Amino acid sequence: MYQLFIANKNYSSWSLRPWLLMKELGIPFKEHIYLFGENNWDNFSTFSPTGKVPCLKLGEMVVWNSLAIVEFLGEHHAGV
Ligand SMILES: N[C@@H](CCC(=O)N[C@@H](CS)C(=O)NCC(=O)O)C(=O)O
Repeated sequence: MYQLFIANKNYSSWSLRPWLLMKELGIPFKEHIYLFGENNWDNFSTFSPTGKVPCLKLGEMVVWNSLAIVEFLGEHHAGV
């Protein structure tokens, strides 16, 4: 199953790009919320190579940019 790592939904519009798309299209995923704080790099770099959100994981595969995630999903799911 997809693992989607995002930050605060009210502050991170980039996080909401893939989140909203996946919710709307009914693409199943597990949501991981990492709230913004003083140590974003320390927190976010545990799952994201750039230390930024959003980040999508599927097994060993990692996609770490919101538009790249949308493009990836578009290659695998109708309706994107
Ligand atoms: N161009 C990237 C931007 C990612 C980005 O800057 N995310 C912000 C949150 S919206 C972030 O992770 N900031 C944490 C930081 O810079 O420490 C994308 O579209 O995914």
